[in-house]
Amino acid sequence: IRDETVLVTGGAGFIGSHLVDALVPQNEVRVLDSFTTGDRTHLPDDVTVIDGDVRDPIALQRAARGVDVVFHHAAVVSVSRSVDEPRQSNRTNLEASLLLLEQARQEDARVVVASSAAVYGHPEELPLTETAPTNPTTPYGVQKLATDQYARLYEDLYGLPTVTLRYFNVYGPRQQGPYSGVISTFLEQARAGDPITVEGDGQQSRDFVHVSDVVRANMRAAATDAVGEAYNIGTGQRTSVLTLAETIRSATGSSSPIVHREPRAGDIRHSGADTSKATRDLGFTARVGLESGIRSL
Ligand code: UD2
Repeated sequence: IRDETVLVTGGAGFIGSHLVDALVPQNEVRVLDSFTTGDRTHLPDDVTVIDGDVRDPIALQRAARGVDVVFHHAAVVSVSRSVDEPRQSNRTNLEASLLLLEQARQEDARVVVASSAAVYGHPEELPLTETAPTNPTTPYGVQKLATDQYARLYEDLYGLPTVTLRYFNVYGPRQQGPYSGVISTFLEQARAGDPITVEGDGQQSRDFVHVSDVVRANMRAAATDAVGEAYNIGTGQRTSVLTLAETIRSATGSSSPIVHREPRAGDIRHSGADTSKATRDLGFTARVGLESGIRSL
């Protein structure tokens, strides 16, 4: 997209900041971020920063005034925190999302919603299509699912152009902190020469998608005519955690031992996207394979 006024909520976060980088050259970009987990140093100079909470109607109203597109990435991303404090995370992940949809309605702005594979819970069949049963196993998943459904409803009921992207396991530069993904954890361990900690037998698998592909999906979502829909965003390739550990070990030339820990309680065994809907309606297919994605890190 070009020559648009856009708002990225959570724009200082991992995915949000990469999206901001891609939008800045050709658009007027605003970022709403509370900087609780977001990082100011990830933002380029030519963005308007609104330092505020997405739950705050005044901050949101200010940020959204006159925008053409909102990319909604503000969230409490820690799944385990949602288990410990469901109401806390619900306020940010669901209530604020509804507030944002209302605000977008006032502005007649398109909304691209960051959803998650967490909406599916334990898959009955793989790969997962968008019509698979949705049985989230955590409050985080429930909150993402409800937001995803509200986005669809806002298109149905009010004609608001919304597009929902269900991300699988996103990785890439700037993913950090205690709730970051397994790839950044393993990389850090490999670099430090510490043991690489595989939880359980390591045969569980995930669809790891590079953040640059996720950014491209957002760009497509900002332009598509196929609104009111949810799209899986992954690569279509599944990799086991053990294979991942070995790949990272050899890519870094690390001599870290691979050790096994207790499996994570409630861990999903396998997850993988069928992305044919995104290919059909958004023209999206992932470009970065896991090995080259890891090597570039
Ligand atoms: C991902 C998303 C989460 C949600 C969920 C939906 C990330 C960071 N999180 O959670 O937001 O959308 O999918 O299903 O993308 N593991 C190890 N050793 C470690 C760390 C992790 O073996 O040191 C394993 C872990 O047990 C799991 C796998 O790696 O089987 C992936 O873990 P994760 O935390 O990166 O992501 P996941 O799939 O739990």
